[in-house]
This record gives sequence, structure tokens and C-alpha cells, in this order.
Amino acid sequence: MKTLLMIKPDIVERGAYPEIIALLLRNRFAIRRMAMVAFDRATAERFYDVHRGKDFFPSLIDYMTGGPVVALELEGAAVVEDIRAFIGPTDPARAKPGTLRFMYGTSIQCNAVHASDSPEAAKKEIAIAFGDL
Ligand code: FUP
Repeated sequence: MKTLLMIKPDIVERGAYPEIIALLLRNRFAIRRMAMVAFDRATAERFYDVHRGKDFFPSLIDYMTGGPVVALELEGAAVVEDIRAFIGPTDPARAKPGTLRFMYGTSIQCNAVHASDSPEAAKKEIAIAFGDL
């Protein structure tokens, strides 16, 4: 099973992404591919298609296109649920110590990382992030 973890632009901008990669490796997540990618608006909108029309959508797209992200393809038997547990809930204020969003998130929007929420979403999101045809 594969999934996508994405480190968001403000974390990349402030140079904290190597720490997150180190934490992933420490926690024995297997990284299969990794790339720094600058999303254009159309690509970011396709990535967050399920949120199109919501009030936070324009702001989310501004944020996600504000600088490059680091995309990581992870592989493991239960990696979709394991990485979701490791990042914590969407709102960093509700996240538990030890989770990436607790450690690096500053608001619901600036919550440090994204991880696919199902194997189907992972397939779509990996293809978008890595530009697979
Ligand atoms: P998650 O699966 O935890 O990334 O959360 P969602 O798919 O619900 O939301 C995707 C992204 O939309 C979040 F990471 C941040 C943004 N968002 C907001 O900015 N405000 C909200 O109220 C909800 C989500």
C-alpha cells in the first residue's frame, strides 16, 4: 500500500522539512519517492477538488501555491492509517504531543502536513504530486 505525505509551503520556507523527514525515518516509514514541487493554482485546485466551493477554498489554494511543497510517497502494509495517526487531526490545537501537526502546525490552514485519507485518494494525490501520467 502507498500513500502521499506532503509538507506544506510555510514549513518548507522555514527550513523545517528535514526534521520532519528525519522523524518519518525514525518512525520507520518507508520513503519511496520524494520531490520538491511548486503547485500552480490549477494543480492545487485539482488536488483539493473535494473542498471546491467551501469558504476556506480560495485561502487554501493561496496558501498551497505560496511556495514549494515537499511530496513524499510512502509505502507500507497499513501506511494510510499509520501516517494519518502520526500527523494528528486537521486542527493542530486538537493534536496530541508526538504528532507532526502538534509539533509543527500553527492553525487549521497552516497545519504543516497533508496525508491522503484513503488508498483511492492516495492514488490520485500521488499522481498529481509527482506529475504521473
Ligand atoms: P485533512 O484530511 O486532515 O488534511 O483535512 P481536510 O481534508 O478536512 O482539509 C484539508 C485542508 O483544508 C486542511 F489541511 C486545511 C484546510 N482547511 C481549512 O483551511 N479550514 C477548515 O475549516 C478545514 C480545512
